[in-house]
Amino acid sequence: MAKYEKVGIIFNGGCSSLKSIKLSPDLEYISGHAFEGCTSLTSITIPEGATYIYNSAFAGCVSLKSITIPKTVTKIENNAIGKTADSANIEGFIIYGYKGTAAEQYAKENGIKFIALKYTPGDADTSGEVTVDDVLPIRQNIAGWDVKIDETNADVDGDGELSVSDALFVQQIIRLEDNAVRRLYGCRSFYNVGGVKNERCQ
Ligand SMILES: [Ca+2]
Ligand SMILES: [Ca+2]
Repeated sequence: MAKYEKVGIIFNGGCSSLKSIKLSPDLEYISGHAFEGCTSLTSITIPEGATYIYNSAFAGCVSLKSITIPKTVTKIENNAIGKTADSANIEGFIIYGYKGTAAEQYAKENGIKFIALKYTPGDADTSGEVTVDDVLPIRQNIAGWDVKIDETNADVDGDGELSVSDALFVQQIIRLEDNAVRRLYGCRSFYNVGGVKNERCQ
């Protein structure tokens, strides 16, 4: 697994043997044609915080069958995702993203299947609930493992990167019934971190 440290991606194609890549959490955009022709690429995680995906960024990545777009992405250019080298749709391609974002708009305009993600802080494995099963994949991800998680959900403290702090927050969400945790993080934080409505805060 390659690790990319710089902001922005400048592969500019020529990566036919690349299967997966860990992108820097500081990544701001994926440049035009960055992964064009990476025909072996099977999975990639766009980091939370990335804003633009430029034209033909993933064109011809025919082994890639789905991609998850964080809600920070506000612009996706022509042929960026889910397209063959000839600008046709890759059969069965799915874009996972959040409703009302550039991801949904791009999918709609290009006739690509879109599955809406629900923002649930802590639900890293997108099972629909926050449990101990969400802690391990976050820790594995921090350790550099290629584990598929929803980075928007996993970045519980909202600082744009995954760290031990997020894993700890998830453990605290699980224990939210404990009043001591509520006091520790204060009413407002409790509401934000847990995503749970606390009547006493209103
Ligand atoms: Ca879960
Ligand atoms: Ca974080």
